[in-house]
Amino acid sequence: MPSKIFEILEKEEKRQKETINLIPSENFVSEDVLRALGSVFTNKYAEGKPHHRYYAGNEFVDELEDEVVDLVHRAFNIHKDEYSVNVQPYSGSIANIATYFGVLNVNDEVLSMSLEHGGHLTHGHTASITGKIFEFEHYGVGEDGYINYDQVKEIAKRFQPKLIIAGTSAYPRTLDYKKFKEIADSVNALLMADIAHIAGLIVGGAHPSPFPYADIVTTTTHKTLRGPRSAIIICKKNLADNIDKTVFPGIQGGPHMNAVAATGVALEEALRPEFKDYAQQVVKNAKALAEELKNLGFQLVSGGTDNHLILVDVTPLGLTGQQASDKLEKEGVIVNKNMIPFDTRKAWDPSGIRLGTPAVTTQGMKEKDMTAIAKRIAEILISKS
Ligand code: DSN
Repeated sequence: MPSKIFEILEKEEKRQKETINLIPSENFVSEDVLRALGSVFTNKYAEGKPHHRYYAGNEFVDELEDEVVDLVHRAFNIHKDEYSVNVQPYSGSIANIATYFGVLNVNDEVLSMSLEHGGHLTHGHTASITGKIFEFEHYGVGEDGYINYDQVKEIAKRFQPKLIIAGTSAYPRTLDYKKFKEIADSVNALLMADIAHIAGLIVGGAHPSPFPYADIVTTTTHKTLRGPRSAIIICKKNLADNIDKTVFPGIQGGPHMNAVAATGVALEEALRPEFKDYAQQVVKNAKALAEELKNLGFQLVSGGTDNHLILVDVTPLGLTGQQASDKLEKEGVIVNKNMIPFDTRKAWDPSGIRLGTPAVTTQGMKEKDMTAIAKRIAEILISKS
């Protein structure tokens, strides 16, 4: 019996093979990750924590979850006596929301980066439930495109947040967790690092670690970490009870143990020496792409990158982010439109595009390929058609 779904799946496989994927939050997982994700763990209910479940038949699920938690400790080089790990959140949004409900009361004050300057919807944007339930104030970047830590400190002093979030989804520069921690300590706030974009870079040693500075670290597992679509919360032991209860039964039902298994496979891969080379190459490729784009006259937010992503202001080319993304997609180059700091346009048709190198680096591309991709982008965006 022909399956319409498998027909569509084949078309998507072909699309992924035939296009250049520069979306910085996407990647290509290994066959082993896919195998674990499509495994019989999908058949199992496992509400609760390891060795304390609501359903029978969880002997191997317990063994699996213990092992994945251990892999998280090893990958981030943290000790189990100091940090508790929850690998059950279905997604980064859930991980963030569970964290807020686990450590805050409704209407408590939180300081985070604004979405327009590179933060995330779940960092208190008004369109997100997070912005409706807690009181958020935002910091941003200066005219130079870098976070201004003096500004963060000033806002923290005035606003007296209970929680400060060091986390970004469109910031091309390194985060200084030590400075964030000093600011958090100065106002007696907890520090949360949302490392969703850069988790793989941190594990691979290509970005500074939020440990030992952050009290809580949340991350998705599918971006630079190259795992399935899932998430992890790591927190100081004293915060774990409240956060764990908020994940389940507060927000979620049964964890998706197939995703947990696939996360474990991705972490096993990330602990291999070659993953360090991968993480370093992601950054080298982003720098090479940024350099060539600049040579070709593109305007980059902050003038370049330290990590896996680049933000380009396309308005000097007479284009909007939507138009640039459409033109590139027609030619098989997949990017995403994105707001840039101080954008005067709206999210659905902003001034910028966001490019990243995690996926093309997984495919084995190197600096010379980035130079060629930059030239191709210039041909497409500067052509009149
Ligand atoms: N939506 C993700 C991104 O593309 O950055 C963040 O969650």
